[in-house]
Amino acid sequence: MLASGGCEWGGESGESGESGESGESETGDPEAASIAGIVRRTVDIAPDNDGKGTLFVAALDVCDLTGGGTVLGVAVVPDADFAPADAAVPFAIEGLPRTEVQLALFLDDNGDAMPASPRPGLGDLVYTRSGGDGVLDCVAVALADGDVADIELALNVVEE
Ligand SMILES: [Ca+2]
Repeated sequence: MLASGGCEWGGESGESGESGESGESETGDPEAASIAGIVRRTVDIAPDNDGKGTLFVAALDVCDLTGGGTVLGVAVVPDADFAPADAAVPFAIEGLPRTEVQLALFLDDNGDAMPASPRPGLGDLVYTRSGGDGVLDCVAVALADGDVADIELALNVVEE
C-alpha cells in the first residue's frame, strides 16, 4: 500500500502544476537580463571637486547620448564616494534585453545633472576613450548568453 501510494503520488506530482510552473519561470527568465559590478576611478579628482556625488550608469541600445540612443536601463547611485583612490562603488541594472547593450557612465560630482536627462558637466568624472571632445564612449556588454555579475568599469577622464 505504501509503495503503491508513493508511486501514485509521484505520478500525480509530475502531472501537477509544479513542473509546469517551474518550466514557465525558466522560459520567462531569459527575457530579462541584468548587469552588476563595480566602478573605480583611474584619474585624479578635479581640484574643485571632492569625488563624492551621484553615479550614473546607463545602458543604451546604441552608444549615443545625444538623443539617438534609447536608454534601456539605468543605475543611479546617490552619495557615491570616489574620494579614496581605491574606491569601488557597486551598481546594478536589471530588466535589460538579452542583447548587446552599451554602458555609459559618469559621476555627477557637483550635483548639477538634470535627473530627467543626466549629462556630465565640468569637472565630473566620466568614462571615455577620447577625452576633451565632450562625447562619452561606451562599454559594450553582451547579455545574450546570460547575466553579467562582475563587470568592472572605470571613470578615466575628468570632463573639461
Ligand atoms: Ca561632490
